Parts: sequence; C-alpha cells; structure tokens
Amino acid sequence: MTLSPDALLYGILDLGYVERERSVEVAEQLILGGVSLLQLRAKGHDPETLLNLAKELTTLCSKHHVPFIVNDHVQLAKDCGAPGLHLGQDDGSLDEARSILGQHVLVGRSTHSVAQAQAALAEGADYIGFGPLFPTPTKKGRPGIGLENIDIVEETVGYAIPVFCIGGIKPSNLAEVKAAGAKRVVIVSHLLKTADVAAETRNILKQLSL
Ligand code: 3NM
Repeated sequence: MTLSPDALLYGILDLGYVERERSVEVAEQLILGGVSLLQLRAKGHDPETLLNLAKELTTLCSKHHVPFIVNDHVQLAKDCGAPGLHLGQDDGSLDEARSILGQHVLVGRSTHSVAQAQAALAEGADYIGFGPLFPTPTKKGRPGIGLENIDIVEETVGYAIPVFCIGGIKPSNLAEVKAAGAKRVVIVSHLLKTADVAAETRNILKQLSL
C-alpha cells in the first residue's frame, strides 16, 4: 500500500476516548470527514481482544481506500491483515516488523526529536509522527517538544517521507503549528470528543489546506 503524498490529516481511533460499541461508527466518521490514514490505538487492551475490531476496521478502511494502521502490535496487524503498523521508539525495529508483515506493509515511527526523526528516515520508515508538540492527556507524562524544530524536520526528513506533527493540536493552535512549518498533523482527542466527528474533520482539513 502506498501513502498518498496529499495526506494532510491522520486520524486515530483511540479506545481511551471511544467506547468499543461506537468505534467502527466513529472510524467511519473520521474517514468520511477526510482523514488519509486511520490508526487503531488501544493502550492497556489485550491485543487478542482487539482482533474482531481490527478486522472490521481493516474491511472498513479498505472499502474507503484509506490505509489502516495498527498501533504497537505486530501480531495483531498480521492477524487482521492490516496494511500498516505504527511503532514507538521502544517497539522494535522496522526491519523485524517487515520481516513478519511483508515488505509492502506501511510502517510508521513515533519520533520526539530531530535526531530520532532523521534516524527513522534512515531506518526506512514510511512516515513519522513528530511530537508531542504540546503536553497532552492522550499521552500523559511527556513534556511538549515545542514548535522550534518542525521546520528542520520538514527540511531534512519531510522531503522524503510524510511528517505528521502530533500532540495537543486543536483548532486554536493549528495556525501557529502551520506557521512553524507543519504540513500534516495527527489530531486525536479534539476530533474524538467533538459531537459531529465528520464535520469537525472537514473543518480541520479545510484549515490545513488553506
Ligand atoms: N503520540 P492528542 S502524542 C498518540 O508524540 C500520541 O508520539 C504522540 O493526541 C507522540 O491529539 C500523542 O489528543 C497523542 O493530543 C496525540
């Protein structure tokens, strides 16, 4: 699967914010609103209990031609046939993940500094997350890294693979984030906590593409 060069907004279905019963519906709202990738993030959930949901999301995303990305769990990604996997800094090598999932699978990496971003490009990531720009309840206990290094990461990594800025991004700071050089973003809690997920996703996309 390839990642569209036009991808501006990456949606995450985080089970910390969405009840299991509503999760496929909310995922579809994100997709209808225009996210270009969709990740399942389920911290604290046993991966085996996620298989049915992951299979449903694989089918849904495939129907809409949106890459479905499983966070953290290589085996779950394999078992549900997801076309993508996202790994944090401590979640093993991309090569190892590709040896399990196949070379065609998209693999992304979370990065929290310029050096990590450049290392992720060197190890062959298909895209990176860069953040958290601001402290965020979605990823507790991490300081915000601020906006200073976005332009250097865009310059030295973003020419080759998409860089998605992440962490505490919402409409009130989106202009500032863009002015610092960000082209693409991940927005989690703001989108998942809003009443009309599809409409708000469209709103954000409009702001991003201005
Ligand atoms: N990863 P929100 S920040 C899942 O910096 C995640 O790697 C981050 O959620 C990183 O939009 C983050 O609610 C949370 O702040 C993003």
